[in-house]
Amino acid sequence: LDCRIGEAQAQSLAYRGSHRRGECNSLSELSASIVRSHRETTQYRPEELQALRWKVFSREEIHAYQSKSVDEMWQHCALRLTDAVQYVVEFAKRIPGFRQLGQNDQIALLKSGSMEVVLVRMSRMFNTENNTVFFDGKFAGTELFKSLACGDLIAAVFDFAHNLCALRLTEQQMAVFTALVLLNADRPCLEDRERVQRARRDVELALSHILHRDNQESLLHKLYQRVQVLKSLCALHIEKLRWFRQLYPLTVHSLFPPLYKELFG
Ligand code: CLR
Repeated sequence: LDCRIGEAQAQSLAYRGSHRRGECNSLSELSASIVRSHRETTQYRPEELQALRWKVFSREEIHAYQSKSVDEMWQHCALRLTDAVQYVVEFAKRIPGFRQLGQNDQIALLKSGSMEVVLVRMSRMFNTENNTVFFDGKFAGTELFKSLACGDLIAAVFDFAHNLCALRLTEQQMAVFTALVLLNADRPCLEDRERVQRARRDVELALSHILHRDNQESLLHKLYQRVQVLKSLCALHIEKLRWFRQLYPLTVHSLFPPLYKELFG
């Protein structure tokens, strides 16, 4: 029965859509393009992650991470984080509306948005049953990151991933939501805010269209709430980086990936 109700609603939507064919077509084309971009730029597909869930770090392996020095562990995590950011940059470049922006505005949006998207994507890699995230080939809990000496950031990031994971977003919903996170006209240093705002409005329409179709309109409010948390997490990340740079300026200068420094440094 549920299924038939869904079908009937889809049909009524399609019917309404045919009255405003132009708009509706371009909206679903936009969604489809964003979803394709997302699928092509995630490090792991959902079924791969599902199959890897049994892989967890052993006590010995956790101990090895915990025995690393602070700067060694930071360097290691900065590398992993930069890998993840690189996929987000590739995602951004494939979003219609993003790729049409000027180069400076693209960089400005990535500087403030790429970490936010990494953290949203982290929820795909998260296992709420044991509060672990897929990191470096296996599932890791917060204790693995002990030697970073920023337990508050790690706890907050895991908490965020847990809560977002509980919303059980589909890949399509996550794709369009992360595009929305990137296209934020309130970011600092934008040259053409109007253009970002216009691109954003289209993606906003695409997201509400998807949520309406999925019969999950209540998600919209919950997602906008998460955006506030994202902002504070990224501020904390930058704060921790400043602290680390003061302690180990040479590690950051000569051993951190250039992309990491360009975006966050
Ligand atoms: C995000 C999803 C990616 C895989 C991945 C790799 C590195 C992880 C990252 C995820 C989440 C955030 C993370 C990071 C390593 C360090 C970082 C756990 C799981 C935390 C927040 C520490 C930030 C400070 C460092 C720069 C030291 O597909």
